[in-house]
Formats: sequence, C-alpha cells, structure tokens
Amino acid sequence: MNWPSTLPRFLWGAATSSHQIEGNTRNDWTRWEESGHVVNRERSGRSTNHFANPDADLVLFSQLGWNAYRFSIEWSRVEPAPGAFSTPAIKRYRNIVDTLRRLRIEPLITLHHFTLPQWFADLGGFFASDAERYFLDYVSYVLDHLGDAVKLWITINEPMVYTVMGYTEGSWPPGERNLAKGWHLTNRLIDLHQKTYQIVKQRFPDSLVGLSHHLSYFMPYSGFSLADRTMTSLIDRVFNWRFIDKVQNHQDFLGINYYTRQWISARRGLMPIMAKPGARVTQMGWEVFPEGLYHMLQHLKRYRKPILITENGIATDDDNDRQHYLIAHLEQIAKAQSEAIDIRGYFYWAALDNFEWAEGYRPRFGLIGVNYETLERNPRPSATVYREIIAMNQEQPENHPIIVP
Ligand code: IFM
Repeated sequence: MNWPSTLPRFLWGAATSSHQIEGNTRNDWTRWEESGHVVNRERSGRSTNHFANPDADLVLFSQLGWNAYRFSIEWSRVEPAPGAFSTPAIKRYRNIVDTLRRLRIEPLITLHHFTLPQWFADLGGFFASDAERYFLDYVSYVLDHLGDAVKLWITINEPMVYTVMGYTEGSWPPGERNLAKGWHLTNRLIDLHQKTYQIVKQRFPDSLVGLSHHLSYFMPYSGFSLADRTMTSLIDRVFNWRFIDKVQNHQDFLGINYYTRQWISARRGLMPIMAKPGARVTQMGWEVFPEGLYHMLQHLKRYRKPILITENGIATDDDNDRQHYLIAHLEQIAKAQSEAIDIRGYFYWAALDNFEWAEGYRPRFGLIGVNYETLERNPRPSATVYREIIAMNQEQPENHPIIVP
C-alpha cells in the first residue's frame, strides 16, 4: 500500500485512552474500582480531568512538536444507555478533532480501549446476544459525527491483553479465570474487528483502519529446557501472532504496542515471568529491552503493511530513564527502517501521566507530568528531547530512516 500523501509521511506523537485521562463515567471499570480491585483501593476519580478542558492539553501537545495524537472515544459517555446517544459528549469529541486539525495534529482514534458501558457489561459484554449490533451501532454513530474529519482508526486496543486480564488472569473486569471463555472472546473480537473494519471502509473508503496489537518478546526462561522452548513458541504464536494472522485482510496498517520482553517457564505454565532476578525494571516491574522491538518489526515485515508503533513507553520517576528508553527504542525503529521495513509512525505512551488500570496512579508514564492535586501539567525534559528529535526529522528527505541523536 502506498502511504497517502494527505498524511504526514511519519506520524510523531503520543497516545492516551479515555478512561485513563478523562475522569470517570459509568463504565465497567468504575464499578471494578468501587469494589476495591485497584492497588491501595484507588479510584480513577477525575483523573487528569482532561475531558473538562481538552483544548489546553491539545495546545500543549502542539507546542511539544507532535503532528499526531492517539486517543480513544469513551463508549459509556457517547451512549450512556442502550440506544440513547449523548449529543454533548459526541460534540466534545468533535471539538477535540477540530482543534487537533486546526493545530495540524493528525487524530488517530481508538474505538474500544478496554472499557465498556455498565449497561453493556450487564448484558454480558461481548458475550451478549446483541453485542455485535450494539457495538456496530456505536461505531456508526461515531462515524456519523467524526468520520469526515478522521483518517486513521483503531478498532480495538490490545485484544489479547483485554482477554488475558479480564478472562484468564482475572485481575480486570469481569474478573473471570476461564481459558475457554477467553478463547471464545478472542474469536468474537476477531469477528468484531473485521465487521468494524468493513463499516468504516464502506463509509469512508480513504480512511486507514487497523488495530493496536500488544507484542511481547517472549524468551524461554532456560534456553536448555525443551519444555520452556516449546511453551514459549506456543505462547508467542497464540498471544503475539494469531489475532493479526486472522485479520490480515482487514487491516490497512499494523498498529503495535511494544514495551518489554517476558520469560516463559513451563513450570509456571501460561503466565510469563516479567523479569529475571537482578534485572533493572520499571515501576511496572517490566524489563527495558529495546532490541525486542526490532525483532518484532522484523517479523512484521512479512505482512507487507505500513506499521505504526501505537504505544511504547516507560513508567518511571526518573526522567533520565525515560529519555534513554525513548532514544533506545527509536534507534531500533531506525535500524528496522534501514532494512526497508515500512514504519510510518511512533506514539509514545503516554502523552500525560494517567490512571494505570489495576496499578492505579503510581506508575508515571507521561511525557507530561500531572500533579493530581492541582491538575497542573509539567512537560518533562524527555518531552523536550522528543520535540528536538521530531524537529530534526522534519527536515529529512523522503524514505530516509529516522534520525536519532
Ligand atoms: O496503560 C496501558 C494502555 O492502556 C494499554 N497499553 C499498555 C499501557 C501501559 O500498561
């Protein structure tokens, strides 16, 4: 596919999701938080209060040099009750899109990023008999109001993470531990992605549609153990590749979220080990392993589609670590580009500090720090480093790998 000339030839930006920055609404996470499932019984509450005054943040994003911004629509705001759509909510999202356009920032919209309206969760979520109709009605409503102004769409964020956390590990709503149900859900999400893809493309053929897929670089805990190696390739196949293989014909680009490598030990079963003893880890307990991104990009080459890194970032209180993380991962992207891998964008996770699901507010992922008491925003030095990298790259000739200092 030729990259459309109406889009920046490389998208530089950052990402967020509605529930994590907007302030709470009536979704399934609200109840999950109320029933004490988040660390220290934290609740997302008003979060960064972004939805009350998005423009100030968007102007800041522009000052930081981004030409793209990824965010999600909160279904529970737009459709607070079945079939009852909220005009003020969709108008607010329209304002966000229009402001981004005025600021020359390309919007990349995610339609589903982990949360469900409470009424939909009560019907059984994606297992409800009418689930598909409800979801596609919501998508159509969003397209009616935003479709003419948005060229880039993500149907579902991290379908495999959503399945594992909610249906296998059980630490996210609905808190189930049922492998068979998880498998079933994945198949439903594959189907839903394909149908959503078709609807968006029928209505707006020039738009580009994909999904954000989480990729982890899995390695056997012991390279000598046949059991560890076998388990690793099984998990790699199911978690990393099955979903995108199945939706190959329904993606205009490959959106990938990469953070870390994980170790597989057959003795531990399906649950990966996040880091070996002694490894330096982030606030999430994740190891920093930029080379894994390069390996993933090499694998993705076979799909022959443009690639967007739709998330990559670090939770840390030490901004030096964030600067190193950013540069080290951009270097891997440049290396992949120099081998003719078609990477068209990078979205740091996250634009702002935000509510990190069951981990609450302690992890600090933002390029922009947020004081949750005063709601003050403070761009970190890493945001300046990123701005300088972006500026340096604006002057590069077409098809040149990105330059990293
Ligand atoms: O915060 C999450 C995001 O919602 C999905 N991808 C991973 C991020 C960091 O855990």
